[in-house]
Amino acid sequence: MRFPHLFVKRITATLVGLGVAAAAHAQTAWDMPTPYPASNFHTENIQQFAKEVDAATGGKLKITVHANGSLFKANEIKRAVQAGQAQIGELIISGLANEDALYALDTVPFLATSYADSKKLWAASKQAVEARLAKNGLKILYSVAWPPQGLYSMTELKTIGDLKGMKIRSYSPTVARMIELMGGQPVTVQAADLTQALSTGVVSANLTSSATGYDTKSWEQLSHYYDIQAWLPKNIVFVSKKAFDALDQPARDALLKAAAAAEERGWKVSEEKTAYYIEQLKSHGMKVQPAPAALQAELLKVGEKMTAEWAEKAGPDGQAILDAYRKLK
Ligand code: PCA
Repeated sequence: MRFPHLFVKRITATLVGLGVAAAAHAQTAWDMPTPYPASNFHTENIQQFAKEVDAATGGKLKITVHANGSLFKANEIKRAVQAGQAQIGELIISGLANEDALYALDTVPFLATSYADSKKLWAASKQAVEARLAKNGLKILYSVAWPPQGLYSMTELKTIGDLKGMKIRSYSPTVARMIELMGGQPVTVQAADLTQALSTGVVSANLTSSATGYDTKSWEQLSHYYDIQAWLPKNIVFVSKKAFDALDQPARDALLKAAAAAEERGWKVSEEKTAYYIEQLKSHGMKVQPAPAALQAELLKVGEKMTAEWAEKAGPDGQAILDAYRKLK
C-alpha cells in the first residue's frame, strides 16, 4: 500500500514541480516521516522548522511532515531516507543501537541525567555519530533531547523485586536490556502503538519521559510515575545527503540556518515543558514521586553494569568519547 501511495505522491510532486519550473520557480517537495504524534513537542518544533525553511526559500523547498509513523513506522524511517523513499526524517538515536554501540550512548542509565550533562554528552559524541551516519549517506541537521526518563507502573514499586516478570514496554535495544536487568520482560512497542499496548494489557509498565506519558494519556492506564531520571534520549532530524546536495546553495543555507534555530528552540522547550508534563500527570491523578531509596540504589547498580557493558562493546573509540565527556563535566 505504501509504495503506490508514495509513487502517486512523487508523480504529483514532479508535475507540480514541472508546472512551477515552467514559470521559472523550481520547487522541491520533500516528504518527512516522523515517529511521534503531531502534538508532541518534537513534532511541533519540526513543523516550525519546515515553516521557516519554506519562508526562507520563498516556497522553493516544501517539507511535508508525516507524523506518528503514518508514512513509515519509527523503525523504518532510517531505511526509507537511505533508499530515497523519503528525503528527510526524524528518529531516536538509541533506536539504532543494534547497528552500532555508539548509538546506545545516550541511553546508558545514569550517565547523563540533566539537560546540561546531556548537552555535554552530545558535544562529546556528535562527530562520531555524524561520521557513522555519513557512511549511510545521511546527514544530521539537528538533535533535541527528550525529558528525563522515568518508570510508569500500574502498581506501587518498592524494590526492584516488584518488577520481576512484569511486561515492560521498551522503545530501543538498550531500554530492553535495562528492563531485563531489572528482572522484567521487555516488549518492544513504538510510541505510536503505546496507548493500544497499554489498554490491551500487552504491557503493564513503561520506561519513558513525562512528555510521552502526557502525549499518550498514561493516567488512563497507569497509576504511578517514578521520576528516576535515568537518561535523556535524543532524536535527530536527518536528511539524505543526495537530496541535500541536489539543493541550490541558498536553499542549503536556509535549511542549515532553520536547523540551528530548531536545535536551540527544541532543547529549550524540552527543558521548560518538563515541569508542565509532570504537573499534568499529577493533575490527572497519577502518583508522581522519586523512586524509593532501595529501588533507586538497585537501579543505579543496573546503570553501572550497563556502563561497563557499553564501554566493552564500544571499544577504544567509545572509551575516548566517555573520557571526552567526563572532561567536559
Ligand atoms: N518518548 C519516546 C522515546 C523517549 C521518550 O521520552 C517513546 O516513549 O517512545
